[in-house]
Amino acid sequence: MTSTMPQADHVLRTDYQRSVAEYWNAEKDPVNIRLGEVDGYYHHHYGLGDYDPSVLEGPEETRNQRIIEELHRLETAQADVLLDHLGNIRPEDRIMDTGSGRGGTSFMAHQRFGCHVDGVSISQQQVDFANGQAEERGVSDKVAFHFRNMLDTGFDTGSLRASWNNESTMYVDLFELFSEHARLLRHGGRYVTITGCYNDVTGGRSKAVSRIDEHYTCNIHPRSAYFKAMAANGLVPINVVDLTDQTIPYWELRAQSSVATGIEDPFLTAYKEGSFHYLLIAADRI
Ligand code: GPP
Ligand code: MG
Repeated sequence: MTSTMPQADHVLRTDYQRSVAEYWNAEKDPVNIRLGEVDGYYHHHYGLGDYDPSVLEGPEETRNQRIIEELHRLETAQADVLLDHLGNIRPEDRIMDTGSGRGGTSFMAHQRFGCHVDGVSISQQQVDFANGQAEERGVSDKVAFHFRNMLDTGFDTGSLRASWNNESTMYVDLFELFSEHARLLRHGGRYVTITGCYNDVTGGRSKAVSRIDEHYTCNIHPRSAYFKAMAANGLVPINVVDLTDQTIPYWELRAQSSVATGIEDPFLTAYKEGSFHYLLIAADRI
C-alpha cells in the first residue's frame, strides 16, 4: 500500500465519489485543454454572452482556432460574472473555490482581488495540474489547490470571506454542501454558485436533463433544492440571476465547433424547452 492510500480513502468516501474522481482524473477533453491553451486559464464551466458571428466566416484554415478562442472568451466572461457577485474582497481575505477543476476561476479571483485562494477537488490529477499552474504563474504562495472533499474540507471554521461552486454542486448533496460552506464562512461572508438546475414548475427531470446527468455522472438538482438547503444552513440569498438566455449562444457556437462533445443538443433542448435553467445564486452567511 502506498502512503497516499489512507488519504485517498479519507477524501473519497463512497463508490460514487471514487467514480467521479476517476472520471476527472482521466479527463483530457480538447474542449477544455484547447480552450485553456488560449491564455493559460483552464476552465471547467460553460460560457456567457453573445458570440461574435464573424468567427464563423473568413479563412477556413483558421476557423477552428477562431471558434476556440471565442468559446474561451465566453467561458472567461462567465467566471467574471461569478466573481462580480463575491462582494468586496480585500487582499488580506481568504476565499475558496470548491470543485476547483484546473484552477481557472481561482486564478482569475486572485488576479482580481490579490487575496489568498484555496481550491479543493477530489481529482488528484486536477489538483496537481492546478498547483503546477500556480507555480508557473509564480503565485503558489497565494493560490493553492488541495485534494479534499468539498463536503468536509478540513479548513478552519469562520475563516473565509467568500466561497463558491462554479458548476460543481450537481455532484453532491446540497444540505451537506451548504452546511460545510456555512461552517467555513464568517458572519456576513458571501457564497456564490453558478449551476444548472431543473425546473420544478415543468415537473421532474426531463429526458434532456437526464442525458446531461448521464454524460457527466452527476445528479442535477431541482431549483427548489438550492433554496431549501440554503435556508436550512444560514445562507440567505441576496441575488438570483437566471443566466439561461445568456448561455444559449455559447452552446450554439460550441455545437458548430471542432471540439463539440455531443452534449450540446441536450443542453440546447433542455434550456429551450424550459426544463432546465442556468442560474446564479449569491447568498450571505448569517
Ligand atoms: C463540466 O465542465 C461541468 C460539469 C460537469 C457540471 C455540469 C454542469 C451543469 C450546468 C449541469 P467542463 O468544462 O469540464 O465540461 P465540458 O468538458 O463539457 O466542457
Ligand atoms: Mg468545458
